[in-house]
Amino acid sequence: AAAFGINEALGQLGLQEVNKGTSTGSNYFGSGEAISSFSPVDGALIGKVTTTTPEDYEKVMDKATTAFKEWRSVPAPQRGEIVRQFGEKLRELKEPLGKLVSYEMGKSYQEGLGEVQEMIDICDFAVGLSRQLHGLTMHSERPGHRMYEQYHPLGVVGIISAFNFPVAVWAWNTALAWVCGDVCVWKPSEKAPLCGVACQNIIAEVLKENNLPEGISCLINGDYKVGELMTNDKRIPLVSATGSIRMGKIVAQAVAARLGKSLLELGGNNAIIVTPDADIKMTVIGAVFGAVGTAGQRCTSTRRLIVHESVYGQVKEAITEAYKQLKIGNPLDEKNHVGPLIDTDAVKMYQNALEKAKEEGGNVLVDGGVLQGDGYESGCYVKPAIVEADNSFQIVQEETFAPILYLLKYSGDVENAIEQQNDVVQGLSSAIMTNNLREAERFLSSAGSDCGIANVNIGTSGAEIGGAFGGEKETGGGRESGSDAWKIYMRRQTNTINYTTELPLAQGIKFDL
Ligand code: UN1
Repeated sequence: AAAFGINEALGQLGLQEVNKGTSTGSNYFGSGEAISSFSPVDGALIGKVTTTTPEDYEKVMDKATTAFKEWRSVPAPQRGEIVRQFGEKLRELKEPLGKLVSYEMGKSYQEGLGEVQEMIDICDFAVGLSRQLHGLTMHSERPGHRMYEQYHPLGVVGIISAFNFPVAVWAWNTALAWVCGDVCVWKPSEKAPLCGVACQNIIAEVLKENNLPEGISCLINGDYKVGELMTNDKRIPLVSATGSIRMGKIVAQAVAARLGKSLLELGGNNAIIVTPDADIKMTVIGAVFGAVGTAGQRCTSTRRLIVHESVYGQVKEAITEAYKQLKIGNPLDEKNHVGPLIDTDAVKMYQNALEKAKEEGGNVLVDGGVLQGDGYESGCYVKPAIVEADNSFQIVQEETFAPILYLLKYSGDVENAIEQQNDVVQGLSSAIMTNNLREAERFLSSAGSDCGIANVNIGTSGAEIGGAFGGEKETGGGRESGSDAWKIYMRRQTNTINYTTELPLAQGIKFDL
């Protein structure tokens, strides 16, 4: 951990204490067993965080519900000011936080910084939004009446996030929820718990400086059982969960059983369609970054490349060449492109997927494998692989969180490619590479891509925070981040005011006494 300034970064983030086995923060209640966080980069123990017991959880919820009563009455633009200060702190701590993300999760330092940048961007967005939580004004059908709608804070928002974006996903939710007047309880992934503590330390300081209750931002830790405390809790009107489809179905059912709301960001099986009119150079850059960036562990990672037969040979050759240039190793070392997978369980899933692809008849174009030896001691480094496959293979239908790219072929019209791309249960991100206007517009039309994100001449990953982020089908239907995604964090109220001395009824109903 001494290398690449990790210890210094931990110090700057107030994480010295976690090495001793306890989490800090005046508002943190964790009397349960400790989770040890090991870095996939070098296998070292970074620190330990104690978990939240049901009794601890009750204390957290007390803090949260009390804080909500105060926070909901702070005017929205003032809430925005707090989020602005939080964004400023993130600017100051961008490097250490980016480094921790890289070291605890394994993505490249550049991507770690990019993730913190997304946090800063969503804060800026939320600050502007804090003056724009608009409702509509409608014309009443009754004389002397005024009708309008307003958005009120919802309450305690539960956030369950995944290891792959250990800080940004929380910020997308929380920055919006805070300006909306909500307070948040966050359960980060148990695979990246120190990122959670670091973020909590940053916001706790901002809240303290402003004499606001720390309960506006709460942290809980543990496995799915801790998550269940929130999904079953009537005091939490909205649960925002990012993770696998399997997890999402469990969360959605539990929350729906009590008629709560859930915002789900689940699996993707994202494809790039490469048409005869594609710019091959751009295609290769987009596809390689999409497939191997974050070692294939983004929900927007490119999993399938659907290539027209007329350019198939050319694309195959260019991408195979590009893969030869990839450097795999310590993600904090800027010369490397690909870091480790999150843990050895993920490595097993990667190996199983490659085996299955072969069994189903796939042709391995760029061979995978687990790296061993100097610098690879954690056992989490794998080679990005490319397999020529068919969309109907069961393994191609699944999301494997690893750098495996399936090369698929289509012939004839672009419709055939769109059909293949839509023929999976997931519906998150999609892209087409083409200079042909007709193909691009068909891809974007109502009969085109069925995904929540559809790009032209851009890869599938790397979405900006300004748009609504999320997907359809088993991706879960939720939208977070930009556009009007804020609305789910508020409750809408329709108000009708009568300023006459009569009481006319709607629909012209007469009711004389
Ligand atoms: C995720 O993988 O959970 O579009 C989200 C992207 C990022 C977000 C990914 N902005 O790749």
